[in-house]
Amino acid sequence: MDRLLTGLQPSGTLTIGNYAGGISQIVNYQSDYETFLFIPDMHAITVPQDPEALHRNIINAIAMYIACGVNPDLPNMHIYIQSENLYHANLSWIFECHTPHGELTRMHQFKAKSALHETFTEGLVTYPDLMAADILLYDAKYVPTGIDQKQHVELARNIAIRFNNRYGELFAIPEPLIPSIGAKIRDLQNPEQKMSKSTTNPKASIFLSDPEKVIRKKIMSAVTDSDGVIKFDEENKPGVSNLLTIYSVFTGSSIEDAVAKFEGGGYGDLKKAAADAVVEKLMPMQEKYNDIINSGRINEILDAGRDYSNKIAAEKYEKVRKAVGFGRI
Ligand code: AQP
Repeated sequence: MDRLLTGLQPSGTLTIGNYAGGISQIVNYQSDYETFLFIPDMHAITVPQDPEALHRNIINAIAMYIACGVNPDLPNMHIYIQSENLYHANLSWIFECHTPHGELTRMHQFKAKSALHETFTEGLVTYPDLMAADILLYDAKYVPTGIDQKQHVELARNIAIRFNNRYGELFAIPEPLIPSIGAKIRDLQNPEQKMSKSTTNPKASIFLSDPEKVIRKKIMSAVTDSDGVIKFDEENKPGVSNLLTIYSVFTGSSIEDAVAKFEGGGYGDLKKAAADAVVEKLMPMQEKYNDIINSGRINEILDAGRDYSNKIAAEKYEKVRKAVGFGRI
């Protein structure tokens, strides 16, 4: 079975963007691939985190994956916490020593996140090396992701190719898997930007744990435009296109069908239908989420994932260690 790998940072509460770009893809592909689904807590601390909140977000994220349809009982599903596998940090260091600084500071996400803070840590710069280690340790063939992380997967590819050329065949070359609809769910208040879990605007993101009333209110107050025409044009009509995308992701319809359904109508009807679609999907997930949190199963799932991921990562790290000349022969 080919391998698929992805992780969602526990840097806050997961959003419908994380669902569209990450979780829904894992659910779709989980029967076809050996799946490595990890919680990148080490990535989360590239910006300041409250330790208590970080612990909570890790457990909540796992419960939410399962509530969204990830099946932890599949023998080919491995769910684990990044910091419980020390090989990620070890391999990342080796990659950091092989990646030119300029290649890292050119990354879109580094530029966007560093601009938000007066100072930033070196971890924010080297984040893509750690992400390359996350992927390459497992010879993952596919990395499901939204559009925002595509550049990081491309860097992981470049690192793998460079290492293979310099040290002999060590790594499989990964490919990003970008969904055709929902690769970039936009911020509801500033649709030029993507929706993020760490937003400071309380109306910008829909969280997977939002109550029904809140979801409806956020979507009904989403920023659109003043020309009153419903069409899909992400450049000139990002707010309306975002509502069409959200409707499509949560109903499973194509963008063309969504446009055909709403064109000629008002924005209010589109917003109401998008809110109905999100509510219909999220309410049962939230019920399941509460059952999982109360089930006491999460530790058992994480222990199994930790042990398996360490076994696979140890084999790869040993090969890399020898290739770069570390330790004794
Ligand atoms: N708005 C989005 N639309 C589609 N996909 C998205 N993803 C994130 N935002 C959107 C995808 O979700 C997966 C997990 O992302 P992440 O949590 O590891 O990091 P991120 O991309 O930085 O996500 P956030 O929500 O914006 O987190 P913060 O606010 O902490 O930076 C990835 O596949 C990502 O593409």
